[in-house]
This record gives sequence, structure tokens and C-alpha cells, in this order.
Amino acid sequence: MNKNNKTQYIAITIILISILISGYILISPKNQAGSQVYSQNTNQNSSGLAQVVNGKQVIKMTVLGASYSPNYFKVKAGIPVQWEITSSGQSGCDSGAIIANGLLQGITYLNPGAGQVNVVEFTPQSAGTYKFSCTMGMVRGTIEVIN
Ligand SMILES: [Cu+2]
Repeated sequence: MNKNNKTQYIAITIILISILISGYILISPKNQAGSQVYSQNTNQNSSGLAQVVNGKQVIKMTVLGASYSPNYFKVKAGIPVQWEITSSGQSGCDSGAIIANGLLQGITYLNPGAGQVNVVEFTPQSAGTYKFSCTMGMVRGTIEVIN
């Protein structure tokens, strides 16, 4: 291997390692586990269920650049849910739209402006664990529906 080839080889290796490290930081399981721990619904009773206000189960969530906070909710089937989705203003693929198959029809578009509260309503029909996410499925959360 001559000197030029060697330099090129080292440069490519460094670039590949940098890509791997930044990829790991972005999607490391540690980050996701961490957000799971402190992403509790603050608007819940002692059993973890969303509080009912005026006949609606109110869940409140903030959309951050690459996560939802909180990202786990527990609600009861058959009672309307008022999902208040506040935009943080941080740009991310989760800021413009959300999908929640089985709960919401198709794509729900969000106003991504900082502090904007997007109110989404649905009535969960049957018990189950429902996932919600950005349209690409990268940023994720869970709504657990119980009977
Ligand atoms: Cu995405």
C-alpha cells in the first residue's frame, strides 16, 4: 500500500467510525429507555389512567425534536379521549404529523409552531396496546387501552 492509498484508507475509516458513533448517539437504546423512565403521564391517577375532565380522558403530550414526552398513556375503552399535543418548536420529523393506527384515521397533521396545542379527539373502541409515531415510524409512543 503506497502512502496516498494509506492516507485515503485512514480518512475513510475515520469517516465511517464518525457516522457509526453519531448514528448510535441518535438512536441508542439507552436514550429510548431513559425517556421511557421519565416520560410518565403527569395527568394520571394513581392507577396510571388518564384523568377524566368533563367526560373526556385528557392526555397531554409534548412533541420534542426526536421524542414524545411523555410517550406512554393508559386510557379506558369506550370513553372519549382528548389528546392535547403541544409543539415544542423543535424541528424533527415528528413535529409535523402523527399516526396512531387503530385510534386515529390516517395521518393527523400538527401545527409545529412553538407552544401550539393541537387537540385531537378519539374514542378507543377496544382494549389493546396501540402504537403512535411520526409518519416514518421512527419516533414512537404507546397508548394502552384497557377495559
Ligand atoms: Cu420520523
